[in-house]
Amino acid sequence: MAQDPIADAVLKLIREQDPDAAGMLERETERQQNTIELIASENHASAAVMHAAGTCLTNKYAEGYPGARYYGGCEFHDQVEDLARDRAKKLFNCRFANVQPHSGAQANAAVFLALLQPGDTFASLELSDGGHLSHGLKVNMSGKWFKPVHYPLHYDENHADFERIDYDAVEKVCMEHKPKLLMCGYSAYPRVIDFEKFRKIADKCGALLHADIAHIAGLVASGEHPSPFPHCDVVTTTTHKTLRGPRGGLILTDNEELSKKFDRAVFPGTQGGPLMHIVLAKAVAFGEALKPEFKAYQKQVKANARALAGALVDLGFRITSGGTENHLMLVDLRTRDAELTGADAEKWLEAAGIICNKNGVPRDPRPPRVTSGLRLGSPAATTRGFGEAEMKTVASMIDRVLQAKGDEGETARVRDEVRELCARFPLHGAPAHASAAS
Ligand code: DSN
Repeated sequence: MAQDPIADAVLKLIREQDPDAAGMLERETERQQNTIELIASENHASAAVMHAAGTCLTNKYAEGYPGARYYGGCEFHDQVEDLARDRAKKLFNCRFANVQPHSGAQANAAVFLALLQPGDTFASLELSDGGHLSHGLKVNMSGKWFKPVHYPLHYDENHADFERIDYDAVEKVCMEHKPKLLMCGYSAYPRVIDFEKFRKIADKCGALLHADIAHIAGLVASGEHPSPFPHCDVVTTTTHKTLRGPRGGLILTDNEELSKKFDRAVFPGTQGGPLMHIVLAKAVAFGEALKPEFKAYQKQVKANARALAGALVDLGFRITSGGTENHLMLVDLRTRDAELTGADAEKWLEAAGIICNKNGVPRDPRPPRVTSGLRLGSPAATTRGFGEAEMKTVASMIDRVLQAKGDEGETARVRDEVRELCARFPLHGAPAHASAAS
C-alpha cells in the first residue's frame, strides 16, 4: 500500500505516550483504508495537507490579520495567511478572501453578522429540498435570530425541471418578502446552479446575493461548474469537500467594502484566534488545487458520479431530478422498495463497508432521522483512484446489500469484496499497517 513514514512515526509517537488515543487513531485509519467513502461532503486530503495541519502553527495565537495582529511573533503567520489568501483569490478569481473561518457554518454566521440585523429576512431553499442547516433551520442561529423564507424546487413531475430549482418560484418568494439577502448553494442538490439567474432576481427584489458553494467548490475552482463570480456579492465555502483541503471555511468577495465587513465579522465578530495550522494546510491545499491535475481529478469526480447514477438507474433505482451534473446524487429508495428507508439502507451498507448517509428526498414524507433516500457522492472514491468501472461495481454492491436487507451472509460477502477493492486502491497518508491484508 502507499506507505507514509510520517504517519507511521506519528502513530508510534502517540502510541508510546498514549496507547488509548493511538488505538483509536489506528482503528480509524484502518476504517478509512478498508471502506468505500461515498459521503458526498467528505474526501481524503493529501498527505501534505494532513501533515501541514499537524504542525507547530497550532501553538500560536494570531488574532487579527496580516500586518495587524494582537500578539507578537506573527511574522511567519502573516506570510502563511497571505499565501492562503492569495491562492484562494487566484483559485476563485476574486479580489478578497478571508481564510480564517473554522467551518462553512462559521463562514455563513459571519456573513449574517456582517449583512443582517436580528429579525431581517433572507431567502434560501426549503431545507428539506437540499438546503443546509445554517440557511435557516429553526434551531440554528440563522433561523432563530433572523427570518428565513424558503423557495421550493419544481414539484411538478411532468415539468422538464422536476426537482430542479424553480427560478420563477424564487422570484415570486423574493418579490413577496423582499429579503435583504438571497442565498443559493446547497448540500444535496445534484444539478448546476444558474448564478446569473439568481443575480437578476436579487437585483429585482433588492437583495444581496450569497452563494454557499461548500459542496461544489472544487468543481468551481477547476471550471467544472460555472463560477458564482461576478454574479454574487459574497461566496462562502468549506475547504474539505470537493476542494480536498483541511476541515475549514472561507469567505470570498469582489467588493472591498463588504470584505472589510466580513473581516470584522469573522474576527472579532464570531471567532477569536485563527487556527493557523489549518490556514497553513489551506494554503497547501489551494496550491494543489491550482495544479492541472486538480482539473483532471474534478472531471473524473463528475464522470464517476454519472457512472454510479447511471448504473443505479439500470438496476431500477430512481435518482432525483433524473441524474446528476456534479459530484452527488440523491437515490429515492421507494421506487425499488416502498418499505425501504434511508436509515436502514445506511446501516446495512455500513455493515458491508460502504459508507454513505440517509437523506430526505424532495417532499419526503419521512422524518430526517428515517428518510426515503440516500445521498451518494464520488469525491473521496475518486481521490483513491476509482474510475467509472469501479463505480459500476459499487452500484452493484449497493444493490446486493439492499436486496439482502441485512442478511448476514450476503453482507459479509460484499464486505470481503469491498476490502479487496479497497486494497487495490490504497489511501495516501496512511500508516503502513492499515492495509486490507493486515
Ligand atoms: N454536513 C455537510 C454535508 O454533509 O453536506 C454540510 O455541512
